[in-house]
Amino acid sequence: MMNRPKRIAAIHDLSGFGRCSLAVILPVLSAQGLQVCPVPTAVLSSHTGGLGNVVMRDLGDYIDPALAHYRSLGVEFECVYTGFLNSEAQFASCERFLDAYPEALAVVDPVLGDHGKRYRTVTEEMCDAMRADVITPNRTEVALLLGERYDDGVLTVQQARSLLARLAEKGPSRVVITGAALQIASGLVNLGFDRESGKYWYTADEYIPAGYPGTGDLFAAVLTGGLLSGDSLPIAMSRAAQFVGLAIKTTYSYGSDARYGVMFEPLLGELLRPAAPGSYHLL
Ligand code: PXL
Repeated sequence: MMNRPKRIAAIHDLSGFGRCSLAVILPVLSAQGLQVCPVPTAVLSSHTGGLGNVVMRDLGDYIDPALAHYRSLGVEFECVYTGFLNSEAQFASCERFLDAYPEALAVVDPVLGDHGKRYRTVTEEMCDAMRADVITPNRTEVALLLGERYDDGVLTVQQARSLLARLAEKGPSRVVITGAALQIASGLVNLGFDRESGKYWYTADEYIPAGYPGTGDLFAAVLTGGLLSGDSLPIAMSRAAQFVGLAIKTTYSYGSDARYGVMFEPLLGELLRPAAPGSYHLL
């Protein structure tokens, strides 16, 4: 047994306002009893989802020397978790980070776009080449990763399985697609596939008519924390879906400005409870 919490290098941006990326990843994983070492790819005054003139400072040349420092200290990481990358160079730096910790669980949240639109600098080819054990794309990112036209239509079970299996063929052994619509379920679902067991799952959430930034980051963070704590994939998915669903419902009930993100802070204690095992389904 390790005499310290498991450690995660989280390579993501730090957006000051609007509750996304490191601003949600850090509190969530800490609440789950894990140690996060933030490696910011950029510092922004807010996320880029409709809050006006965002101030941004790129940290393109930060990742490599930070890695060199950690190596010189002999710091070990049990997980390397990558998210919003600002340039091709940062992508290459992430590859070097992953190479430096070959035993670490590689969680790649391919922050490429949303609502059918690509965000900006990073291309799907870059994500393709990265070592990944777990990926967590939304439907826009699935389309970009598979080189297909974006389609947010309702999926049949066959279509859902096909998307998951084709993404797993690109390398990751566990694939979770977030925010999809499935013919056999109401509301929004998250779809999961574990190549080792060959099993497919989904979790379903009630549909809430609002879109909040950062919920993908929140989901990926809780999922990662669950997996590192020994959860099976469907249990980690259930835990993440429950938490994000609760945060969305809480926020919606207050009618808050959606651009400000979800009110997860009062709910962090929920992460200490076991995930309800009944909340996943076989796909
Ligand atoms: O939550 C995804 C995300 C991450 N980082 C930045 C963003 C967004 C979404 O808008 O703007 C900077």
